[in-house]
This record gives sequence, structure tokens and C-alpha cells, in this order.
Amino acid sequence: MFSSKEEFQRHFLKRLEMMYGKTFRESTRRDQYNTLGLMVREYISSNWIRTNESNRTASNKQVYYFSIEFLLGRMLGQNLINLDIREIVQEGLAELGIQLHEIEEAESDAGLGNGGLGRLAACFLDSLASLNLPGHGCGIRYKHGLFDQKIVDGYQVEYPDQWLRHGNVWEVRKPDQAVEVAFWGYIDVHEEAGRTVFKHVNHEHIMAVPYDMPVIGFRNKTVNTLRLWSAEPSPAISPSADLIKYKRDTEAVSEYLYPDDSHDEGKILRLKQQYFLVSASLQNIVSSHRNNKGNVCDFHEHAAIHVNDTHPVLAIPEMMRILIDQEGMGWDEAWHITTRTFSYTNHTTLSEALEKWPVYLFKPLLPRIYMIIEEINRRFCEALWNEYPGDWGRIEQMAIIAHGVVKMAHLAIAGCHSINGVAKIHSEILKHREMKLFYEFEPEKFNNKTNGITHRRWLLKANPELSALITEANGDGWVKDAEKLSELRRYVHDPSFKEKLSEVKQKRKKILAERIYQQTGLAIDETSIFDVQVKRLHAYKRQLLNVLHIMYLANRLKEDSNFSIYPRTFIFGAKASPSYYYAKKIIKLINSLADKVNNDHKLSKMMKVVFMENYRVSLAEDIFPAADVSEQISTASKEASGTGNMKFMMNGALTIGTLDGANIEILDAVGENNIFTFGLSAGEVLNYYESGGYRAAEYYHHDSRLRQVIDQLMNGYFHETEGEFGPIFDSLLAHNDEYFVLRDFSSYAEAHERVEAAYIEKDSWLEKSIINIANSGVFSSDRTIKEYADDIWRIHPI
Ligand code: 26Q
Repeated sequence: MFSSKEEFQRHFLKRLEMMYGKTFRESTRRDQYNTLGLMVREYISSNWIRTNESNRTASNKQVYYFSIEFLLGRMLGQNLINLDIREIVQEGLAELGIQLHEIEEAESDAGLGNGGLGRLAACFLDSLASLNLPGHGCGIRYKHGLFDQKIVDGYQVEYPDQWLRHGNVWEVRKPDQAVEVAFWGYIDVHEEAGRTVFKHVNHEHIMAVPYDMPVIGFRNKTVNTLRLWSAEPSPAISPSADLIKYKRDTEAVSEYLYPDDSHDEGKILRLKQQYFLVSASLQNIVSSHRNNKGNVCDFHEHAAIHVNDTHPVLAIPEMMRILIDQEGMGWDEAWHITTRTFSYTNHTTLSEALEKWPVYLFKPLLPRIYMIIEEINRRFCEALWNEYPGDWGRIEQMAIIAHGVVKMAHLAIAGCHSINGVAKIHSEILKHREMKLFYEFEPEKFNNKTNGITHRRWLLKANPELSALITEANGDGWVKDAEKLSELRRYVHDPSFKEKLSEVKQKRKKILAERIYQQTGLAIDETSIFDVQVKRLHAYKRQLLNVLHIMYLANRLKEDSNFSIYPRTFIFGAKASPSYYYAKKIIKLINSLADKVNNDHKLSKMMKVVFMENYRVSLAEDIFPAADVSEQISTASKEASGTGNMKFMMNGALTIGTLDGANIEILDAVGENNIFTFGLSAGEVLNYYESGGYRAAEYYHHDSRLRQVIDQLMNGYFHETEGEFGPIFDSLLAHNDEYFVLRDFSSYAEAHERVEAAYIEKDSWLEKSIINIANSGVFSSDRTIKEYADDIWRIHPI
């Protein structure tokens, strides 16, 4: 569209004037951002239309990724990169006296997700488009994404996210493709011309209006679609109704993203969201298939649908409803098509996070769907009975509906042809523990797909300095093929490369230090080790272990004049679910510790503790490139995969971690000299749970340094209200430390000593860093998506 910066400038200035009736000098950053966004939209429009058109007409199979979350972050910068116009735009703007990054900062993060699961969906979209694969996202256009976090007096305070306040340049509303979704009411069953007819009567209608966002492939012509549904009142509603209440109730369905909250289950509105997403998406997909092909008998040969965790799993009974009630198909044929269409990823083994819906909530809200699940369950139990005659206990454990609840994971396993975990160890735990009975019944359904991240955001976009260095050394082939990062191995002993890598890291630490100074007023030592733990706050992720270790170091520094450490900056970022009381206490504890350490004359020379407010995608893009040490310290067996671990590795940070999730595969990739592992293995943890043999108090009594820090939670050390940290103290001692923090403490402290000793050897640290970057290619989501495409979806490039 523009081949020179002058041409770009002309277009840009003209458009800006046209849209806002302002001169360039009068325009705001937001005006400039919107102008650039619309220019991108215009630039891609013909490719977008063509991609859609070729998908409609070609017989190429499509994949639809159903997810209740898409954690996209900002789009402008990535789109410019993928279109290969970022440099021209940057130079053109620089001549006008503006920095592109300032305009990028005018964009709100699209925070339509909680964490790993939602960000994975966003990485997958980038990889699908970049690999020319016909794959689309289906989600909800939440008016408010994950809450904004502020820290007030050390406590987390939540504010509604307002990402749409100033509009969204990337979306296109498609009111002509709106569909109706029905809730409540009852099912009238009668015979019509010898056929049983199920008529849903007296129900509430909600209109689902799609908003499409372009997903632009990296330097190819593919522009896929992310379709997000918004809930609106239906115009078909009878005028006698209470319209104001109806409008409010309707819009509530896509108002808020639910915070990840396994503790607070059974919210009927969340169930409504789930059905809203899948019913709208499926009606749309099936009807366009029928319009193109004339029938739906071969639907599964032309479409694959993936459900991201159990949240969208009602798509299975919804598909049955559409095929039977609307298409007039018999049960067996409908089930044949459905089970060949759907596949499912599990993201957790935490039993409290497995979705179960009480029948008394479910049945009135979704009467027809409930009937269908009952029939799926009846037939599933019958098949089990044939396989295991008389084994009632087994069938009871595997049933989809039992003890008054609908078990969503069981429905997913019964209705999908593929079930995968997200890292090798996680998939093994699913097969041999959590889903053991299902694995024994249908072993061929189970497989592993180790997670990945898009290196085009987490390296190319987030770390242009490191990217330039890699490209200078090896050319830019790695951007299309991340495995080519391995060519960096030949620089492991190259002094000049190491020096440049060191400069890049230093530069990124400086940028982060400036940001921390702006945000908190805290001046940190840019030459200190940047030791980072950023992720959602959860007991199993053990931010507490990190905190106790910092307290331990602080005590030794205060008390032992012979003890010294290499200067360190401990950086945290984490949101706690608003109703997760314990997690919020940990945030308060981190902030109390930061106060204590940073204001202590002696300690603050050697260490600082920083809690970065409102951790989100755009902030993460500044954090990963600046990290020296990556904290991945979950209780072994609990973190299904982790993906932050991969982002750190790709940016040259070294991992201190447990043998959990994808950490194990990182160890395999880099070798034991280039990672610092510690702690119980998954097997040891699971054995402890089974035997009941763990006694947390023994570690408290036998280790005086550990006892000292635990006592400091209670003895006024932090000058907090009495009992402030009582729940944390109790979690460790009264409740026998469910996550083995005390058990792993000494092993963790010892691993940190190895980290420090390694960091001091600057040259060999840089070698380890190179080895991490060079071996990170396998964790590109391009690799993951190719595996899904080949093994599960059976789709091919456009
Ligand atoms: C449940 C009930 C009610 C409301 C919300 C939820 C809810 C929402 C989100 C439950 C869980 C989630 C998100 C889970 C998640 O992000 N899991 C992570 O998925 C990553 C991608 O596979 C893995 O890398 C992480 O290990 C896993 O924790």
C-alpha cells in the first residue's frame, strides 16, 4: 500500500485530518492510534475478504477454536510487524516527531482472559494464521475483561477493566449474522407425522451479535477471523415484557469475564455465558456449512471444533440438538458426526477446578440440553456396562451425571475423539491418575500436546534488541521457523556475541528499571540480578516459597556480618481472584516485605523487592526481556504446563524450578547445567498425598532459620495489624502445608546458592543464556499448532 515513508506520511496525515478534523499538531495519541489502526484495517481488507472467500468455497477443512478466554493484549504493534510495515511506519512517524511506541501505548490491552489458558488461545491464533492454516477463534466479547489491579496500602483493589471505553478499531460488527440463543422455558414433546418433535416453549431469547477481528498471519496473505459474540436484547421480544429488566438481564451475559475462581463455583451467569458462546458459534458454523454444501451429513469432514478446557463443552449436546431437532437426523448418525468433530484439551488436574454443575441449576436453564446430556449419559453408562458388566463402582465414578451434578470433563471425554494434556508429565498424570478409568476404557483417545508461545510476540515484538542480535548472527529465518534459533549454538563460545548479548540484557534491564521507577518511585540497581516471578497468584504456584526465602536472606544479612549476597532485585507481578482470600493475603505479604526491605538502610543496598501492579500482557512484554532468573516453583504435579517459563527461556533468563509441567521439557532441551532444579518430584508429592506421611511441623522444628521466618509472620516483624498473616501461618502449620513449601525450602535455598554462584561467573552465565535461547525453538506455538493440525484436526494449509 505504501512503499516509502513519505507515502506513508501522506496517507497518515490525510486520514487523520479526515477522521478528526484536526491538524497533526492538534491530534492526540489516541487519534493517531485510531488512524494507524484504520490504515491497517484498510491495508488488510482485501486479504481478509479473500481468506474468508477461499474458506467458504474451497473444500479445505476448517478448525474452530472455542474458548471462553482470548488474552490478546495489544494488537497494533504485532499487526505492523506481521504486515512487514513496522519500520516504514516507525521512520515516517519519527520524522513527524513521534515515537511509534508512544502511539502503541494508547491501545488498551484486550484482557479477555485470566492467564495461561487465555494467552495460549491468543498464541494459537497467531500461529494458525502464520502457518496459513484455516483456523478461527470463537469467543465472547466481554464488555469488561479481567479487572484492573491497584495496590492500596499493600492490598489488592479491583477496578472494572474498561477496554472498550474509547472504541475498538480492530472489530467489525456483523449485525446481519446475529443469531438467537434460548434459555429457560420447557420442552413440549409431541408426535408430528410419525416423528417425535421437541419444541422449546416459553423461553427467554437472547440475541448474539458477532464482532469479527482480523488475525493477521506473519508475512503471508492469510487473514483469519476471531469472532467474539456480544449479548443483546432480541427485537423479537413481546412488547408486554419488562423491557428495562430484560435489556439488563440480556446484556449481563457478555458484561464480565469471570475471574479464575475455582473456590466460588456454580454461578448461573457463567453457565449462561458458556451456552451463549457455543450455541451462537455452532448455529453460525452449521448453517453456513449447510448453505455451502446443501446438507450436514459430512460436517465432520469439513470442520473440526476444539474445546479449550471444559468451559465450552456444552457444544457437544448443542451439536446434537441442532442435528436432531433442526436437521431431523437420528441419534446414531448425529452422534457419529459429533464425536468426529470435537476434540478437547485439559489444562488442570486440580480437582477443585474440574467443572461440575448442580442439576437443579442446570436443568431449568437449559432444559433441552439437559435432556440430551441425560441420553448421552444413559448410552455411555450402557457401553461401560457392556465393557465392565457388574462393576457398578467403576460406572458410578465415570458417569456424566451422578450425585446431583453434571461433570463437564466426563461429558468432554465421552463426546470427543481426542483428549490431550498440555505437557508430557501432565498428559501422563491424566492417563494414569486423574482420568485413569477413562484411559483404560478408550486409550486411543488420549495424547499430549506440549504448550508453546508465539515467538513473534514474545521475542520478535517484545525484545527487538535481542531479535536484532539473533538476526545479525544468523539471518531472520528463525522468525518463520523458530527451530532455526538452534543455529545460535555456534556462538556459545564467541566472546563478541556474548558481549553483545550482555549489552542487550543490560539495556532491557534499564528499560524495566525506568518503568519501575515511574510506577513505584523505587530506584533499583540495574546491575543486580533481576529475579522474577510473574503469574497468577495461587497457593500451588508457591509465591510464598519465594517470599520466605527472601525473608531468610534478609535475616542472615542483618545478623551475620560475614554473610553477603550478590545484589538482587526480586520482582513480582500477580493478580489474585477477588474472592480468593488466601491469595490476597500473599499479595499483602509481598508488599509488606517490600516495605521492610526497601526501607532498611542496610538491606536495601543488597536487595530490593518490587511488586508490579496490574500484571498483564503489555507489562509482561517489558518484563520477560529484562529477567535474569525465572521463578517456576510450583509444587510438582500441580502446574499442568506453564507458558511463562518458555517466555523467560526464549529471552535468555535461566530457570530456577521444580520438575513440574513444561519445566521438565525445558530441562530436557537445555541439559542440567543450564537450569537450576530443586524440590520434590511429582511422584514423591503424589506418594506423600497417598500415604499421608508428610509432617510440616517437623521442618519448622528442625530448621531454626526457617522457624525464624515463619515466626516473623506472627510476631510483629512487619508492623502489621495483629493476625494479618495468621491465615498464612496456619496454612503452613495448622493445615500441614498442603503445597510442601516447608518440605522444599532447604532445597530451594540451596538451588538459589547455585544460581548466585553461576551468575558471578559472568562468561559461563552468558553461555547458559545462549543455550537457553538456542533451544527454545521447540516451545514456539508453531510447533504445537502443527501437532494439533496433523494429529487431531487433520487440517492443511490454505
Ligand atoms: C473456573 C470456574 C469459574 C470461573 C473461572 C474458572 C476458570 C477460569 C480460567 C478456571 C481456570 C481458568 C484458567 C486456567 C489456566 O489458565 N490454566 C493454565 O493453562 C495453561 C495453558 O495450558 C497452563 O500452562 C497452566 O499450567 C495452567 O495452570
